[in-house]
Amino acid sequence: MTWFRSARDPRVERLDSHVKILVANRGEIAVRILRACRELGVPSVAVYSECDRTALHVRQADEAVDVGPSPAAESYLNIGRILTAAEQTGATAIHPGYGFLAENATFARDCRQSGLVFIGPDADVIETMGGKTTARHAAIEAGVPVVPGTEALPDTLSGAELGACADDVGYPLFIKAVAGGGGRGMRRVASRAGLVPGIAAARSEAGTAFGESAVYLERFLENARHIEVQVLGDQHGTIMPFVERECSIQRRHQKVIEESPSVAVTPDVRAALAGAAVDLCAAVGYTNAGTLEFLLDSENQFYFLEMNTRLQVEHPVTELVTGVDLVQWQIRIARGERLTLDMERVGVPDGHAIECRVYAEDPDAGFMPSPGRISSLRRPSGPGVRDDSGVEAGFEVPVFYDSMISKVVVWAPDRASAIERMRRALSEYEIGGITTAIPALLWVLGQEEFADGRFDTGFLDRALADRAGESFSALPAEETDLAFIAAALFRYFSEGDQRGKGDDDTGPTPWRRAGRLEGLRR
Ligand code: MV4
Repeated sequence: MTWFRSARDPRVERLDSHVKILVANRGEIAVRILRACRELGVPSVAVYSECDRTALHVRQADEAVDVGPSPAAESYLNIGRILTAAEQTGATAIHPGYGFLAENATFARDCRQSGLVFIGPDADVIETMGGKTTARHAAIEAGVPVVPGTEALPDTLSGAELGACADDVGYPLFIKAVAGGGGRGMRRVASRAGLVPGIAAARSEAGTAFGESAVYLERFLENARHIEVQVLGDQHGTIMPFVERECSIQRRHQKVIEESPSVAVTPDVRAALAGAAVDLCAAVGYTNAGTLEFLLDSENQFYFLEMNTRLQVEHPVTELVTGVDLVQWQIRIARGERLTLDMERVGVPDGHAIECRVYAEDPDAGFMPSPGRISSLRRPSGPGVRDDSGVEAGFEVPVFYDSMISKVVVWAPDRASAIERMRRALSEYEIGGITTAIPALLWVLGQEEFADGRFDTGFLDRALADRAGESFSALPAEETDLAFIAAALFRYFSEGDQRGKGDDDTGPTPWRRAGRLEGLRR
């Protein structure tokens, strides 16, 4: 049996029975990866910062190591401390999850140099595909269409020269940071007047966020959809593209709702997207899990935007429509196994899946993070519902990290029933002690355009602007709950001596009454 490749000589595969995976992450994704380790019978190591000492992921691992103070730079982002934790526990491989060090080529290289397998693509491939202009180059060379745009803009260009570059690209245009991803350092410019100040602002923002201030220009495609293609590549040259994910529902470049398949993607477009994904991945020698982002316009033309060289937050929707465990496959690929999935299974959706990200944010305060202690928690369950959560009652949601605490993912045979199922699941969620954006998710799910699948990347920002700050906290669903509680209280206190003597066919049974009272007492 092949096992993890020897890190000291990447070309040699050796038998190694001492496989142990360190999960260099926290929250729901650490929990997700640790579950995969458990199912594969692979021992695991968790790492935690000071504020995560009692976190769920810590107790899900076989061992756990303190990697430092709460600020990420001193713990989850500290390469030296993570590598020391691996050495101390005898870990042989590192799964980076998403965020933190997941797309850091230096980290991937350092793992390799320390004799550890990095569960992801090679450092060189992370470097090529992690830079947006280098990734665009690779796409052009592989014959994959990209949005019209420029190279990185030299900072020696005059205003007039920048204006000429912009005229070639055409307005409206997007100023994008070469480094980073996820929408930071991006700026839409409608006309020549906004160009030079926009470039200055984008450079400064990118410099602060990524330590690299280079920017370039792209034509801004309006009324397009954000469609992405998951791939897995093994170390024997096989690349498998999966059915697309639709990720157009974003707020300030933060994804909110994702689904698979996309209502806009026909079988022909799906096949073309898959072909483009394979061509580009093959050209750069891509291995392990990755995702290619595309824009799809209303004429069914698609354009490659960028690649994420890691597992993504929204990977569960793909898992639910294909029945493939992507995290298990990441581990199996890293230990040299061949992909044995069939194209029919991964390329054609079975039913429909939707994911809603549950953020600890206050939608009535401009979606400000709302950290704090979770006093009580009732999680959704039942048919077709998966809740990938990183928290539990009693846990203090830290101020130091991303505010996403859970992902509710549903599967149903068709999109309409998946939406209904999601509304049911979200209304089961009860999170006490902190504020979450669940009311805003329920509002989006109730929009006619969403139900009809008539939306593009501009939908959520437009719909939020149309609400003009109207409160989310007085939604009908919640009013119904309040009315129910009031009615139950009224009934209980007004029945007096009549309790138990009434007609039990119409009133609550003693069991139900007892249950309700028990609930009210909490
Ligand atoms: C674009 C685009 C339109 N034209 N690029 C946003 C996240 C990043 N990974 C890519 N993104 C976009 N790139 C060009 N040339 C539209 C988006 C986009 C978007 C833009 C504004 C508001 C919401 C959006 C949601 C998804 C994608």
